[in-house]
Amino acid sequence: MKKAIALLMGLTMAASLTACGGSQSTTATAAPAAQTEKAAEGDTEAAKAEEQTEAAKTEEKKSGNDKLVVGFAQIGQESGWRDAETNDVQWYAARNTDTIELTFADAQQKQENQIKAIRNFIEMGVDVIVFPPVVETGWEAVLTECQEADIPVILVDRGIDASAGDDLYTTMIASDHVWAGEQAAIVMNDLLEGNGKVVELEGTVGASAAVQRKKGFDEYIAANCPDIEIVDSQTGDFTRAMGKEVMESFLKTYSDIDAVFCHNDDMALGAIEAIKEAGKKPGQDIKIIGVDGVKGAFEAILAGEMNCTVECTPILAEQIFDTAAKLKNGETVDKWIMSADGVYTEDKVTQEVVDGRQY
Ligand code: GZL
Repeated sequence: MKKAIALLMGLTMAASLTACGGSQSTTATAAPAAQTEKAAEGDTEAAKAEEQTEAAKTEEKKSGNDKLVVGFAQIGQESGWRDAETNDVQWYAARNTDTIELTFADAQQKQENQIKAIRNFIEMGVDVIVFPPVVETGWEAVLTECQEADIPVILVDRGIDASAGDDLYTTMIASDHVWAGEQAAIVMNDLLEGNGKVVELEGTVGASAAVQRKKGFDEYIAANCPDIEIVDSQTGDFTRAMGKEVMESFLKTYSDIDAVFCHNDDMALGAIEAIKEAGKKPGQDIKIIGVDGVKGAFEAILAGEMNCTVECTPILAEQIFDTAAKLKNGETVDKWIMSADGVYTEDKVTQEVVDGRQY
């Protein structure tokens, strides 16, 4: 580019000098100093303008147009929460087609599909890449490629392993999952009055939301609740079906379960089914705490079949696109844009609250 500008400047200069000499043969001699200087200034201005236009063209070429072009590599459709996030993002983009162009990929729970989608976005020259890393590890290569392509990356709702170095992404928009686990433990301690046996339904193996919710819950219980025992903990992969399946196996193995902590509400709803089929009363014989704050959990709490959900909002689209626009404009943003979430126990859940839920 610089070479092209230099050549262009050279040509412009030559042309302007030739014009002085050529158009008026009588001015074959050198033009007066002032005129030469003015011509040179004019050429520099022209070259600067040309350079800016070129830079704008490069930018536009990268994104194809002056809209904000975002590539979103979604994990899949494993839970009601994930669907709510997808709907919010697609709905927001559809309402802003004059300024936003969204390319959306569904990875069907597979990391290799997310990586493929991200590589496609790089090829397309999108302005910003957005994705929730299905697991914390295995992103170094593709995120380095994003850096080399000078495309900012926004992580949403999950993070990557800190040991990979946090310069591999630009910012993360997500809830505090350790906090969510701690809040669940505090409520669990209240529900059991400090004493009981608990089983844990974990999220997707290796997902930051699962790793951190477990850390927050287990560490709080270990430090503060000497008479609460976590007798077993297995993954239900954040799905309702697997949550039910694992809860069935827990009920067959342990006859004295007092409560279950589920890393998301979909697994809690599956556990409720299993508890009922085992002839026990969910929310009473076995206390149930979930995370996410999906409407199904609020309805179960209202029905007395669940005791608490710790919110983790999936309504992130406005923050995502506002942040992406700032990054396209070269602005800097915080490394972690944290969502504000609530804790909903039975005393806080009324029909009005249920009716007012956004997801
Ligand atoms: C949380 C998100 C989790 C939800 C699950 O930010 O990554 O993934 O808690 C979803 O419901 O599957």
